[in-house]
Amino acid sequence: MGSTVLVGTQWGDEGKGKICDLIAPGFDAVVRYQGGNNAGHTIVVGERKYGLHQIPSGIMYPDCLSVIGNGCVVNPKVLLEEIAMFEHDGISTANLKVSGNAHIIMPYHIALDGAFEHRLGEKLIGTTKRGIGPCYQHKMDRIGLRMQDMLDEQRFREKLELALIKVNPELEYIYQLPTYTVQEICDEYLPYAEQLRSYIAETGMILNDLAESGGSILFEGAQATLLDIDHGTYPFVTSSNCTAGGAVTGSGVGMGHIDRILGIMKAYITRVGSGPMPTELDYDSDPAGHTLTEEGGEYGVTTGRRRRCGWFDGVIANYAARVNGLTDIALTKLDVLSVFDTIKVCIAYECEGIRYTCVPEHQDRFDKAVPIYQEVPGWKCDITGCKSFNELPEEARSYVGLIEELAHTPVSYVSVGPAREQTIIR
Ligand code: 2SA
Ligand code: GDP
Ligand code: MG
Repeated sequence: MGSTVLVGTQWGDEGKGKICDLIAPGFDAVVRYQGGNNAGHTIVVGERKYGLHQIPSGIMYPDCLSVIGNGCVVNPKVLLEEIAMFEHDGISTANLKVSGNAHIIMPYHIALDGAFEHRLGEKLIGTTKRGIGPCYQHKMDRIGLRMQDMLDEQRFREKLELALIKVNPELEYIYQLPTYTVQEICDEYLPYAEQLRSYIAETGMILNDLAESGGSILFEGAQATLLDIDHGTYPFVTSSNCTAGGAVTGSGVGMGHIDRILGIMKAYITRVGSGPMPTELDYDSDPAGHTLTEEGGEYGVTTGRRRRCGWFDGVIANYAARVNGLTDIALTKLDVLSVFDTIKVCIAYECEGIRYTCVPEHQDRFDKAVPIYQEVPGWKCDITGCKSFNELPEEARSYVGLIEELAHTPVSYVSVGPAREQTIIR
């Protein structure tokens, strides 16, 4: 079996964690390639529910190598807490490796993230305030510190001193915030380094060797296509390449090893944070919006924020298929729609009198996009126990068919509940 990229196709929280955990046993390694502890991927195993932020969702399987790739940003404290949680539950982290090239989230990244959001006021991006943007900014600015730097105290101190030349004046003069000394950061971070030393490795080489010798890799995308720094609804995006292309730059694995791009697509759509969302239904004034939120349990895994909800957006599905080169789709949370008499699906937008079946590249137009809906009958029965596609009511099967048509991509998994076994494999 070759390697697969698993990618979010909307604005995140499509159920990537669930599907990743479900298919991970078929792979030799699971790799996170971008993002940091802004991610919240949920895995449900029996009665236990895990919200993973840094560690890949393959961690549940002891024979599977779990890798935090070079394209990720790492909060060492959060990573250690996650490691401790798994070890406490008897789930070994012996097979976890962290790239020495992954950048470290520093306390000043978190301070800068919060301060800039505050300064933006009503125009805020709605970040998770985990320091993700400033950490990637410093990576590009070439003043970032990487996991490997923590392993050498002298080098860590020298690089930190250089970074603080830029960071401290920004904190002090732009935001009137306390500055940092090299010593206080060393006091906190060097003990983390000792605890993480055995996990830090040359993961690009390990993964390529694995692929060369016939091993298979599952790349676990975080956030999603419309939050991608290049292909998303900029500036209301995260600061990394969440789309499938990010898998190669964020892991160091040659793209020739990848032969499947599985898009994770929710049967409706959600977004957390600011920015355009054409099919949004207001939580307070639209009963359908309220129902989707509560039936779907749409609250952030990292911040607890309520997610904005709306009907399925076929224009975005089509766009995600294109920018990621999707080979197939895992359709999730179909069961959440079971309460509706009829369901709306956005098949196109109208912007200033023009009909769009693809996402308009100009922000202005996307901001003004008005959804054109097709209304389809609901199925009004519990589907959470369905084990095969044919067991689904006809209306649910037609709904899946409509999504395939809009995305021009086949649906190979239909998820009808949060548990592993609540998945129909076609
Ligand atoms: P950031 O913190 O700089 O990455 O925020 C920039 C935008 O990216 C969005 N973003 C997310 N959207 C959905 N889910 C995410 N993970 C958590 C979850 C979110 C939570 O699984 O629920 O708990 O609130 C995630 N991470 C980043 C973010 O909302 C901004 O729009
Ligand atoms: P991710 O960030 O893409 O991994 O998604 P999240 O974990 O943030 O949010 C998905 C939520 O939906 C989690 O609470 C999952 O347990 C849950 N979930 C996943 N698939 C299904 C499904 O098919 N049906 C229902 N009802 N819940 C699901
Ligand atoms: Mg999530």
